[in-house]
Amino acid sequence: MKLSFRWYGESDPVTLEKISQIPTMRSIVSAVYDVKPGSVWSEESIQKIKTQAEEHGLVFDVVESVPVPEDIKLGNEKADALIENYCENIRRLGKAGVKCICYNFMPVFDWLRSELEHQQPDGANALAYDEETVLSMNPLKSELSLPGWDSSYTKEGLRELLNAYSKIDEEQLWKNLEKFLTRVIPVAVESGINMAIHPDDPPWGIFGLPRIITNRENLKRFLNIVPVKNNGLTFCTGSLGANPANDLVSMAGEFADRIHFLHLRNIKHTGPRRFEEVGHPTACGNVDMFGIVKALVAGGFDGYVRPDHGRMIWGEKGRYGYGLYDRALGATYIAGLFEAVEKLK
Ligand code: DNO
Repeated sequence: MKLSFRWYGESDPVTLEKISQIPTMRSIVSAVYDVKPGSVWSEESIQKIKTQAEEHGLVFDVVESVPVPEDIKLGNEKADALIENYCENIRRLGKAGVKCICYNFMPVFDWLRSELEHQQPDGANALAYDEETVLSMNPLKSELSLPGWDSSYTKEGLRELLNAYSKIDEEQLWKNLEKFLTRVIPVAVESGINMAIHPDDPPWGIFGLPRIITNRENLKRFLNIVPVKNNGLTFCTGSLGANPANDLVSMAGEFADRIHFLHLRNIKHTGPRRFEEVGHPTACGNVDMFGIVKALVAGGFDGYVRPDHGRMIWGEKGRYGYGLYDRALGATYIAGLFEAVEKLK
């Protein structure tokens, strides 16, 4: 496995130097952040990240994300040109040595939480989700806690967008995804890049918007749309694990050869459609980290792994889910877990 860590660019208080000091850290996971979704990334911007990583002994070979513009997910008249831009980004990233691209196909909202600083008994705070609270908030009034939110939407723009999606049901979203994949995956194959779709977080429809990357059956359907290795998955244990019906250990085994990127984090279920994020080790929550890693290693997994969201501990303040300390603890736990499982294989 190749250990990696997310870096939000020069404005990230978690610097490349700090990341490089985490034992056995190999790759950074980053993106060009200063352009709108849908535009072509300049070769200079891509090259700059690569050089910055290399100056710290790190490799820039994973991108998270190349965002998919809403017009592609809506499948409207602007989709064709935007898919072409997407393909161009894949070509440019392949040329710069990127091997894996993470993206998602969630309408309007990326990840959703009801609370960003949920207090835990030990004094840490973490992200939490409570469906009842989320549904009682009005997205048009910016009442939602949205750590992954694209803040460039105006109220008007958001209303129009939600309106456009009222005509898109799950089957239509599948069709729009199919159109995207059949154009994009051949370019990924040519460019030597594995595409890794991120599951929906949480993995069920919300505010009447369809969500389809949610469970075993749908992951299988997704992989069969273009049945080649380069059309693969980001296996995000916290996202898929929010639904207790998802048997993550058996899913990890079943899809091991198509999982290119592993996001490891643990959550604790606190009620129906209610959970909070906890420390990475198995004992901290409801996700069987050991079982998942064992199933993946047995299935021949050799992809990228990153610790996902961490809690805020030791008084740290920072980007929600993306502080240094707890993610660094997660990284060394993950390195230990893989070392043991790989050596015992
Ligand atoms: C949250 C992340 C997501 C992810 C995107 C991938 O922490 O896992 O925002 O980057 O959904 O496109």
